[in-house]
Amino acid sequence: MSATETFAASGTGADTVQVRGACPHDCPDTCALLTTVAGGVAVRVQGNPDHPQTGGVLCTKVSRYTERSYHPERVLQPLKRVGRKGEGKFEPVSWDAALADIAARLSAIAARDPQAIVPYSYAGTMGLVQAEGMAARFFNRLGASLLDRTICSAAGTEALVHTLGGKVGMRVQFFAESKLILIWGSNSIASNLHFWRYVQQAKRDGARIVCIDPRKTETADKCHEHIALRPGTDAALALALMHELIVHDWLDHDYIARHTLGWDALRELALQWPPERAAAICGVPVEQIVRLASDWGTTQPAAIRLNYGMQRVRGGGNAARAIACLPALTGAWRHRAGGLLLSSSGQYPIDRAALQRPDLLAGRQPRTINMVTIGDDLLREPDEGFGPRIEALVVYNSNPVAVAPESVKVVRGFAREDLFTVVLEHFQTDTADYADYILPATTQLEHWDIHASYGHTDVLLNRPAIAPQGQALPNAQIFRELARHMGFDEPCFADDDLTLCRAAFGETVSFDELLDKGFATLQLPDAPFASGSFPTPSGRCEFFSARLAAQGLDGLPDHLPNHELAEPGSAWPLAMISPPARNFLNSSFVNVDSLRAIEREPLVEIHPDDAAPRGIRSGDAVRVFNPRGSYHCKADVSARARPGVVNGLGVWWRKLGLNGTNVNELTSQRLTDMGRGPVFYDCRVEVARLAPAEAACGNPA
Ligand SMILES: Nc1nc2c(c(=O)[nH]1)N[C@H]1C(S)=C(S)[C@@H](COP(=O)(O)OP(=O)(O)OC[C@H]3O[C@@H](n4cnc5c(=O)[nH]c(N)nc54)[C@H](O)[C@@H]3O)O[C@H]1N2
Ligand SMILES: Nc1nc2c(c(=O)[nH]1)N[C@H]1C(S)=C(S)[C@@H](COP(=O)(O)OP(=O)(O)OC[C@H]3O[C@@H](n4cnc5c(=O)[nH]c(N)nc54)[C@H](O)[C@@H]3O)O[C@H]1N2
Ligand code: SF4
Ligand SMILES: [Mo]
Repeated sequence: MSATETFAASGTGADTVQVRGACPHDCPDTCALLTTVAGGVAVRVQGNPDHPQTGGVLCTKVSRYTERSYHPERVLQPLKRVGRKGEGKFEPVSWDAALADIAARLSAIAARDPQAIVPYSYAGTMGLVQAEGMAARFFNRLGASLLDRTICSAAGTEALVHTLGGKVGMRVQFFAESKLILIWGSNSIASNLHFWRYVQQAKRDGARIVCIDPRKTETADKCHEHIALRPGTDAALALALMHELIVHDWLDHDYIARHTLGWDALRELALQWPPERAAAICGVPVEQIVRLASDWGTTQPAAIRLNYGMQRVRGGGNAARAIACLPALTGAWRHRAGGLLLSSSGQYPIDRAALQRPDLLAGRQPRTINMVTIGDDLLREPDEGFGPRIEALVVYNSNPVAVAPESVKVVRGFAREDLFTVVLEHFQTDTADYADYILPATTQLEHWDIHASYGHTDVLLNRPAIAPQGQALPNAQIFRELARHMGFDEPCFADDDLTLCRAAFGETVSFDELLDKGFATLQLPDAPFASGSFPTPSGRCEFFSARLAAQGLDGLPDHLPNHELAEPGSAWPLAMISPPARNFLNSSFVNVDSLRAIEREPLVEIHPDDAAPRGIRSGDAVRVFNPRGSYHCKADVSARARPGVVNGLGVWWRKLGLNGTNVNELTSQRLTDMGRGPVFYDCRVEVARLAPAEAACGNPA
């Protein structure tokens, strides 16, 4: 098979072909792509109409994918730093020179202690091959530190594991048949567009749609009701809903008796949460809570689309657990259109051992670095608990200088002159500015990959549509080459990308079907827990988790107040959340001009009641600050913000920001109750109007 095997599109010219692929981005929708290639050039990226979940539709970002792929600022050759760290000055070098020097530097460090080398990666591509395929083999063989990939979903993941048994939930298409849908901690129109299509169908068929979100999002605009609770108060709301289910006896006693664990204890706890108590904590009217409970208690089938937005606070794990108990209480799981979906990714039979080869560790047990605390960890001195000082970082599929919390520390860490940093990238991001070497990586249009999803349950294959641009190489190839330069001669380093694609699912998914159609659907029951069978130790939905109790945590889900409570009248009276911007994907796409033109400039939404006493008007340049740092952006005085909460939208590239910073200048490195996750939305700040002179001072970075 040739590396660019394609099929001719009907009605197109002889040198025009359409190539089936998969969207690589960190988005629950994992769309099937169809790329039109004319004379070797990708001219159009569309949704594959044959894939039901994609339905031929892509978001604005990826429909403009050619603009990103052929961006004039693509890094197309290896670059070596010539300026100071962070200055962004580089000169081209040959692949051979770069790889030889990197291998020599890493080998010297590894000879002392390979754990001083840290891989740093996340979900720039979600592809199983170009993410942790060959890369994991390389770092396992090396014996480098392990990375705890917590930056997005760790608290919610732990919560699901300890309640339902894993990342298992409703199949997304059946939301179309629900009669009540709670969109909880999710701006679906922005970040889960293809789910929203099912919501629209349900709505047309008479379903009631409720949005639970501190921000009045574009999704909230289109729901029947919006519950604008304070950030970090979701567990209180869920417990009050339970209170109402109990006192009105809106319970499925049979389901509870057969398929749950710990009901008596949860019942006792929930009875301490009358709606009035929750209303005061959540900052919402009592009537809204009472109405929501009655909706949930009396409507079938009823479904919850939970999303990770609600778990980026101290009590995020407990809150996700409390919410995940709700479908079992009313027996919502009995219907395929009832229950809950946070992530579907646990349903895939991925053969990670075959891909990542943990056996290459050969009995070594390297320490684990938490990606959320990379700021602190880069600045740590060696000690017994921590191990060696971090001497080298290899960054791929991630932009930590922009996305990790408490940027002041992250930047200080990356700026260490004694730190050796290699960044595999498409662009010279904020992180790449601090690299010793930038290595040019291919985009999804240029390499093979295979994908699971966390929003649906299909497997997708991505074929390369065009040749690698410039001297770019797939991540897997870069790690293969690095392995060769390091003298790693195990046969697994010779596996090509197509072999890795085949290894990902072994015989459990038909590779011929993937080659033929571009996607394959997992064979799964319509309703995962209709008759219990939760993949927990007890086989039940665990209201009480003995495993959590054994970790010294509360075995029952409870409300944990935020680390940072924004008290009115205090120095930091406003809570700040920083949810995604619709036309960016985390920090990806910020440098695509046509998309940045839609998002315009970094901004903070502030409610008129909070803006007026501060003399802030829409369009004013403001300083958002707390003891960790100061972030300049424009104010948008808007009822999209609730009183007391400001919304710093999107993770901008720092260097494209007003004062060379982004929202993460303000966020903290504290962790969630479970999963050691980040608390991006548990952050208190003050906002002040900038004097015109300060606003004009530009970008110091
Ligand atoms: N366009 C676009 N799509 C994306 C992304 C993006 O950056 N842009 N990001 C992708 C990623 S990485 C992920 S993880 C997924 C899911 O990503 P999520 O981050 O979950 O994305 P959203 O659903 O847009 O946003 C979450 C919503 O939660 C709300 N929220 C904040 N704090 C709280 C709280 O305490 N309680 C409740 N109930 N709500 C709260 C926010 O206001 C926001 O509307 O989406 C992916 N899709
Ligand atoms: N304040 C605040 N901070 C946040 C969030 C928030 O809501 N608020 N969201 C958090 C969440 S949910 C997440 S998931 C993280 C995301 O953090 P990251 O996973 O770091 O996501 P991106 O910012 O999109 O950066 C991905 C980078 O990978 C690169 N890339 C893409 N494909 C490839 C490839 O094939 N090869 C190589 N070598 N590089 C590639 C892209 O060019 C891009 O620069 O950010 C977190 N940070
Ligand atoms: S970012 Fe999401 S919605 Fe957009 S094409 Fe990719 S998977 Fe689809
Ligand atoms: Mo994420």
